[in-house]
Amino acid sequence: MTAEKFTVYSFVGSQWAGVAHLALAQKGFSKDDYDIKEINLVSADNFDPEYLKINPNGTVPSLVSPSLQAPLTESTEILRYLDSLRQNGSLVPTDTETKRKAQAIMDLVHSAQVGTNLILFQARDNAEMEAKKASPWNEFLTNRQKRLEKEHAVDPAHPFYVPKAAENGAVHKLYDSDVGDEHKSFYALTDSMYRDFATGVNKLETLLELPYAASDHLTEADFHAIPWLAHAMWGAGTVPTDIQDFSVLEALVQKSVPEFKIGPRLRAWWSNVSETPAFKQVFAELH
Ligand SMILES: N[C@@H](CCC(=O)N[C@@H](CS)C(=O)NCC(=O)O)C(=O)O
Repeated sequence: MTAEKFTVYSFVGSQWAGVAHLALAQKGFSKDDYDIKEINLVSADNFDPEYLKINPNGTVPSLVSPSLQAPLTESTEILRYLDSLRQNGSLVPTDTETKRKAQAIMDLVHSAQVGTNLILFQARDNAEMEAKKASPWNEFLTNRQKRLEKEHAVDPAHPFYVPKAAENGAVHKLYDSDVGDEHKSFYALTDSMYRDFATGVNKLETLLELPYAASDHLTEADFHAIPWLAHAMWGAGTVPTDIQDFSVLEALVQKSVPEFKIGPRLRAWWSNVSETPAFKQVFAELH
């Protein structure tokens, strides 16, 4: 038992909250050890000024504990904190070489190059754009924009809302206007982002050790790479229970990079991690 109950701020569909959930499962925490507070990203509750006091980035996950002086607001530090609470097989490598390999994988899956927002929000042509406009992502972006504008009106001096509204608004305005010429540069950008994404996935193929991401045992690198790939597959439209089906993600990327394939090392790694109890507990369905 940990002495003091902690709180994890999470959202059911969030990929990076998945890191915290995998760590909670792997390290054997029980529901008595912590509370989960859902921050509904669909209603943009992550932009509530009260939540921004906990996490000034307005993201999940966050972790708050009476034992900590300040909230933890990055999935990397949350996993490491949870790992430190239980001496039952550390997920954080100590030898230099494994540490380096794990860090390289974590840096890659967290990088913009393979960011999954590309898959969720972007489009390469009119057909993809119309499909996105008819999808729940339209409502998601609209809710965010309305909430950002509302909170800005309540507290115009708050530094969070203006840049965030500009960032969200840049994509939202394409959902909010007729599909036409102004979308063309967005399509070209999206196509080049898919080519970068393919390069990033190919790089991951070369970084993976087997049987697990950075070693012969599970490390933090596995628990960051799993939610990233699960979210990419889900976002591409894979049936959530078809855990081993890469074909939908491959087809999406192949539109920009015809030769793209999920490589044999990534497939072998995924097959290995998907057999672990933590994976089965958290990713019975892709999300
Ligand atoms: N670097 C952060 C990223 C967290 C993050 O971007 N979380 C997403 C959900 S997976 C989020 O909260 N997005 C809300 C937003 O950006 O408005 C981490 O690893 O914890």
